[in-house]
Amino acid sequence: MLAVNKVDEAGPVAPLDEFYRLGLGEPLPVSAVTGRRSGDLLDALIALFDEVEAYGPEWDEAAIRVALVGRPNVGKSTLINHLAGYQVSIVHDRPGTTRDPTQLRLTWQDSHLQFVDTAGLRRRSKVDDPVEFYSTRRAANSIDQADVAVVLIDGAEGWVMQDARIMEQVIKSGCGLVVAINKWDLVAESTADEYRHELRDRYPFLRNYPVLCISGLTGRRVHKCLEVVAAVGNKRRTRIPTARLNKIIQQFSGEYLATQEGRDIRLLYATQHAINPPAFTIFTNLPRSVPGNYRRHIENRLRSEFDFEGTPLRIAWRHRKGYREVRS
Ligand SMILES: Nc1nc2c(ncn2[C@@H]2O[C@H](COP(=O)(O)OP(=O)(O)O)[C@@H](O)[C@H]2O)c(=O)[nH]1
Ligand SMILES: [Mg+2]
Repeated sequence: MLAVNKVDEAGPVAPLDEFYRLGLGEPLPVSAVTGRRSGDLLDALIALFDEVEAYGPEWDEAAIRVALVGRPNVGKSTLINHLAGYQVSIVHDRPGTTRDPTQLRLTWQDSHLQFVDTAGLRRRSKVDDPVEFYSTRRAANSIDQADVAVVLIDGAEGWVMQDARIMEQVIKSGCGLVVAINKWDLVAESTADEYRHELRDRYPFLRNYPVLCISGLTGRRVHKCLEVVAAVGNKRRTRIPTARLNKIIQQFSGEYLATQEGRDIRLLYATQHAINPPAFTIFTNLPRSVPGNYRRHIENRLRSEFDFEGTPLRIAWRHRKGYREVRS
């Protein structure tokens, strides 16, 4: 974008011919001092962002959308190439080769999966190069739009803080998460369990998410990875019948629960108000007073009861008046 500054005077804008001649597109006259036309500048800027967004993947509505994410060089392109059985994206051992998401559709058993190979996610401080910034933005965008993200970690190199941030970003976005420790062909086979335990110890939030040791190069456990991804994607779209849900809630309502001040907290009933990610509303007389550990307890119960491994759950607590007890 070309902004021509110091166009301060009110009234018609002076001829901008010489700025057109620069060949940088339409010159936008502004005044930084008076703020004149800064709104127009902002509009033009926003319009540009839309264009960037439009480069994102075209998703197939019927398919489970799977984003392959991870730091540069962890093996995203190699994995998608393995899945495709032929070269669909540039593989290179220099970081930052992949600029655009590359797509692949495949059918695994009865599930349609659509993979998108995203550009690597980097730390903010490293994204001052505009091309890098936009591809990072697109990677973040792919996560927001995906049903499941496979976060690849370089198993030969070991994990770093950045891997944890990516995993947290995935969970925060509501996307399903499958962690793939890649390049396992370079690691002693027998240490897989140990590695998984260590990773889960270090990042307790991974407790509810599958961790697999794979090799995109040799194909080790790649089928298993597909199976898990499809399972997570399908499970996220399940709707739990309200009656089944309330059976669980009723079991909880038998437990005694009170606020710090000793007021009774009653769980009344629950509904699932959305899928993908599964989202529930639980009605109670005192939504703000339900203790954090009790909330987690309920989330865990829903997870185990309905087999929600691999997906974040959303639980909203809403107010409803309790049934008044009749005193005699
Ligand atoms: N040994 C081994 N090398 C791998 C594996 N996956 C990728 N690589 C290598 O790691 C480098 C980066 O891979 P690439 O797929 O381009 O990573 P990306 O940046 O995440 O797309 C390349 O040299 C690959 O050959 C793997 O499973 N095992
Ligand atoms: Mg790549």
